Amino acid sequence: IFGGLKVTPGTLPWQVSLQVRAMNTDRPFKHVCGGVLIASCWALTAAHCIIQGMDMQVLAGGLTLATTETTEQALRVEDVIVHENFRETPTAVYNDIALLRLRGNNGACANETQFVKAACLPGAPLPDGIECTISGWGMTEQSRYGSNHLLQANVLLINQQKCSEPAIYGKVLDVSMLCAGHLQGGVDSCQGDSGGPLTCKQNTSHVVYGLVSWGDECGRENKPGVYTRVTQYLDWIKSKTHIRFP
Ligand code: 4AZ
Repeated sequence: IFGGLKVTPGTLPWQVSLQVRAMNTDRPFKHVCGGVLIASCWALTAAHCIIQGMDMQVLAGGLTLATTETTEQALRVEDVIVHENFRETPTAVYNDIALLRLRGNNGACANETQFVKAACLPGAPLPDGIECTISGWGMTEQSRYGSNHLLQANVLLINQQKCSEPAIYGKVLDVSMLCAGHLQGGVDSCQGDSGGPLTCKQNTSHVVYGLVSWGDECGRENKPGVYTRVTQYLDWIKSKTHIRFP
């Protein structure tokens, strides 16, 4: 996250770290991407984060990657469902969404606590210009290796027509994407934040409106972050999880 601040414990309880098995390191798993808890047994992430066949876990309820916190819950990734139409081109990433089916100790899933709680799915599209929150452990203006502490920043939803102007992203955007950020630059998601949440307040709940997907570098003027537009995938999510979201 560029232009971010450290997250206060318990304020983004749906943020998770997607980790892959690592060898010859002090810890058995290393952070690769963000993710969002949407039910006790399910998280969303970006499809481009998935390395098929790798042993993966999701860490929920933690704020720092280098230290184990008492609030943390480690969940094994039991199944990965990558969107059928996920596609990467040199200039954009399409349908960048995947579902992770989780399994905790003794077959249970995530245990809801003050620090671990699912985000809601959006009920309807939100207006351009509203303020939403992005978060993650990805690259910062200070470090190419990312942040040990979970960071967050506020971004604005950017009009799709505006974001498709030639000076911004031109014709590569489609309905599966949304732009958010600050056109003057400085505040943005970055590598390592991918798959993590863009949440917005809708009525009294926080809804996961976007997933960190791609952008032309990070924090640049006229190059806002591009996010998977979650409202386009509500039927897909319901059909794959068999959950009737409220
Ligand atoms: C990346 O490389 C990446 N500024 C993720 C997000 C953004 C740019 C790049 C958005 O994974």
